[in-house]
Amino acid sequence: APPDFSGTWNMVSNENFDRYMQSLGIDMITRNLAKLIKPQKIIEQNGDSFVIRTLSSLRNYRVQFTLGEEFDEDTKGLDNRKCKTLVTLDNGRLVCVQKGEKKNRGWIHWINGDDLHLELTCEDQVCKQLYRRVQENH
Ligand code: VLZ
Repeated sequence: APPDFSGTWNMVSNENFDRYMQSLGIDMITRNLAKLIKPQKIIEQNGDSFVIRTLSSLRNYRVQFTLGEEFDEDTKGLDNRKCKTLVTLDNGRLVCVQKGEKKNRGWIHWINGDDLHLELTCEDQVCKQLYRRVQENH
């Protein structure tokens, strides 16, 4: 069975984020602020449908998609570009390709226990982020 990505996840580490943001053309002031924050991911998964929210004091970003269905993504508040975006599941990994102005752009999520991994790619830069599951109170 594929993993369930649903839940609340807090960032614990973030490698090469500055160079990833640089490859997206994010200005230095924004990059220096963004480096200081540890965002939270809130993921809602219902079958093939997903909502991923990236929350922080600096910016909030929300993306909604169905696996296998290409959609128009507007990265408003991030680098403000339009992409043709497709997300699929590949061996338990959520694989996103963001076709647009930037070459080789996308991201991959996967779960290992209570760890949520995220690799963000743009051009020749790969940013590796780790998030940890926030325990629900029953
Ligand atoms: O997450 O693609 O979970 O959308 C940050 C650059 C890019 C701009 C973050 C910094 C991309 C501005 C997050 C301040 C935050 C992302 C996907 C996978 C879902």
